[in-house]
Amino acid sequence: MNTQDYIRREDQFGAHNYHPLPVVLDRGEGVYVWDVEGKRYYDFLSAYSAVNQGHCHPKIVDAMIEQSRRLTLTSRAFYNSKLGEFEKYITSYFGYDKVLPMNSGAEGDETALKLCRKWAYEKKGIPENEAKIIVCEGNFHGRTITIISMSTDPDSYKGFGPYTPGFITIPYNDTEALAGALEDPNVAGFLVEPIQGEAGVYVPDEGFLSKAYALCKEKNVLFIADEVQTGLARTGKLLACDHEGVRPDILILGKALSGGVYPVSAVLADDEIMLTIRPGEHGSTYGGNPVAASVAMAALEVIREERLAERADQLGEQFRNELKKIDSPMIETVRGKGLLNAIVIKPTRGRTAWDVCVDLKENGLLAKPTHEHIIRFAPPLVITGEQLMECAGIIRRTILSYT
Ligand code: IF1
Repeated sequence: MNTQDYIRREDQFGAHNYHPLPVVLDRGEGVYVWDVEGKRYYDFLSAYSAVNQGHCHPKIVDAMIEQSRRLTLTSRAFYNSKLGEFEKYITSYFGYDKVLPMNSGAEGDETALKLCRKWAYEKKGIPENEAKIIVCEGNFHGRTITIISMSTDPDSYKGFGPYTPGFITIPYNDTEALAGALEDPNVAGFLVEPIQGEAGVYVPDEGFLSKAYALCKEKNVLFIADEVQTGLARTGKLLACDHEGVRPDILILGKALSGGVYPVSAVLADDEIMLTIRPGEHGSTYGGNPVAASVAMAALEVIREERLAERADQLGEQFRNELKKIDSPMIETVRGKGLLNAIVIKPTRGRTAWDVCVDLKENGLLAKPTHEHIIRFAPPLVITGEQLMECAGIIRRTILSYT
């Protein structure tokens, strides 16, 4: 079978809920992936920042294999020997009283929304069913019906109504609008991505997060950070909130929490919030299973041992400088933080961001457009300086080939 055969087979038997780039990947190792024809590529998407530690990191894969040979799943109907070790490890790692383990990022966001509402009724005294949560235009928090009810992107919400009520939308990076929305006494929380990933790597103004946090505290409103994509060293700090010294009241993690090896998400909070959910009020069959616990501890250890945040900080700066040197009218903007970056493409001679990504693929680098004209560049954080410079060269040569 060749690439087209694989694509045809997926087209015939799989739902058409994605439009992938025409490449069929077969193997991954570190910053590289290989397709079914044996061609090697630099992965500049990292499965949307789930493989920050690099593809098939041996330490993380070994942790999965070892635990999988011992005990994979007990459900939470019984205790297991791995979950408590993981809970102690991750709560100490991030500095919170407790963790509620789930599987996907969306489940992490849903869990945070439920905790926020429960806390509002039991601790803040908001009347039952009246809690409101503030979200930002351009947000992306997952694909469940409640989460798309918060979305301002028709591609995410259109055709899936009726929608979950209880959300107030404000512009991103707008503390004035936040202050106004916080005047409503029934506001329980503010859910925000420290950098909006899917919207096109929107980095807010310096001070936005700390100002937003202070405004929330003034009104006894929970600051909820969705660090599913920005967390775990991606932006040059362990958490993107760390750039401004903000400690979220509820922290949502996912993606690279497992290094791309297994779906693991987690919500961290202190007791006042976390203990508002009591036995039998929330959970998931796979949430906190022994394999997830083992994989997540290994993934977190790798982030520390290989100093991935420091690498992302230094290499990100270097990468943006290289992109800014590309002298082409096609590149409208270069933006990002750490190794979460993007360029905004001005279509030139009919060439769109999609065409650029197809040509980048031909030149050995995989990236994908988001929202028409934005190309996100997010390699695994284990990339070396010379590999990054080689990739900047590939991007430069590809863009300059149109002018
Ligand atoms: C798709 C986007 C990225 C996320 C943030 C929660 C979740 C995500 C900040 C949900 C997931 C993924 C979903 C995937 C593509 C990718 C994506 F383009 F869709 F928006 F990364 F930007 N919070 N993002 O970014 O986590 O349930 O997927 O584990 O749905 O196409 P999940």
